[in-house]
Amino acid sequence: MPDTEKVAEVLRRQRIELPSWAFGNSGTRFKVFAQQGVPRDPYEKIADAAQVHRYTGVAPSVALHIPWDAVDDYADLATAAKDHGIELGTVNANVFQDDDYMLGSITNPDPRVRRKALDHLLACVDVMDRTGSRDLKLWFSDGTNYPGQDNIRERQDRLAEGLQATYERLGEHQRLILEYKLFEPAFYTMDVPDWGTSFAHCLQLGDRAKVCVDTGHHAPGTNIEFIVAFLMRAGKLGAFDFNSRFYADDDLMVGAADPFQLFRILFEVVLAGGLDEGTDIAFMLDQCHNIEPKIPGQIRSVMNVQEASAKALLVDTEALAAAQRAGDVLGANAVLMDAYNTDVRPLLAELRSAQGLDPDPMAAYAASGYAERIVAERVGGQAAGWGA
Ligand code: PSV
Ligand code: MN
Repeated sequence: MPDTEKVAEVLRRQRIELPSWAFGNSGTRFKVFAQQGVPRDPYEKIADAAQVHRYTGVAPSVALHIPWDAVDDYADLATAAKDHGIELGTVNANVFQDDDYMLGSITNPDPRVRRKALDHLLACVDVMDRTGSRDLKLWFSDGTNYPGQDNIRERQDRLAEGLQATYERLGEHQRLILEYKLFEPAFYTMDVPDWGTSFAHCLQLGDRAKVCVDTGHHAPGTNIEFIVAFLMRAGKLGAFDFNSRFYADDDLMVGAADPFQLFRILFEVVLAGGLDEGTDIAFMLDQCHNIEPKIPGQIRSVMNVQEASAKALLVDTEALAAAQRAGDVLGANAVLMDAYNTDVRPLLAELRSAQGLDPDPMAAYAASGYAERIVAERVGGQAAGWGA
């Protein structure tokens, strides 16, 4: 049986990064619903993210998205984060919200647009230098909608060229994390549609280029834990963008739609040492809370990752390996299911209490009065949201 003290130790040092954009307004292409008390600038987003850390104790950093989170003074933003007890984390580049990018960013057939996109990526590294961020996360909306629209192979050449120029600009402790997505906004071809494409580009770039697995970016039925196992074996899994999906890139709270899948993914992470001390995998949330309140939505998501991790850590790997060696199919499956079916909530509640946290983060946040305060205080100004 796994040693519960060891399990607790891993859970105590687990770190989950929050997306700044989860605190702003978001929606679908049909409607962005405005919520009250939403942050009006990156400083207020940081204040909200700090609340999530305050009640969970495991979310001490927030990822930025540039230019959504552009500020004049990044050192000052980093100081503000520190004052709130958190840090600035991954920098996400945004080369998908400008009219110039209609036919692509770094894969655009027009060299002027490619240059503009590359300049933005390089400017994001400048931001990282100031915030002390390790990771530059790149997701490209680039692709085509119609057969014949552009040359698929040449777009790969342009992609490789833009990535190379960005990679060369990185400092020696910085990394390039390349995210893939099956479809949307392009529907015929995406230039980085899957983990294989990302992996191939990262291999070519070098050691500090790694793949980001966004759990919502696959075809229905894709075995994501296989991808995780494969990439970890190759030392190429750089980050997760955790969220849940029923149909497409739904960006729902992680662990909400399919908690069993999240457990299976985290079990592969655990097996490959991805939760060990000094792990270099960035565990991030990438979600949008369109209809639920945002701060508790993030708290719930963090708790879902913790619960799935606890279950994954509880798998009796020795019994599992023995059953696997013996060809005991049902026995092996039972070992996994035993861990999955364990109620880990008491264990996590105990852990929080021992750290001086409230055992129930959702209730503690609700009782804090913070939600009411930001509704009362954040009057006027422009609420943050997609594109703002
Ligand atoms: C694209 O769908 C994506 O997953 C990328 O990570 C973007 O940076 C993020 O969503 C924007 O919400
Ligand atoms: Mn993502």
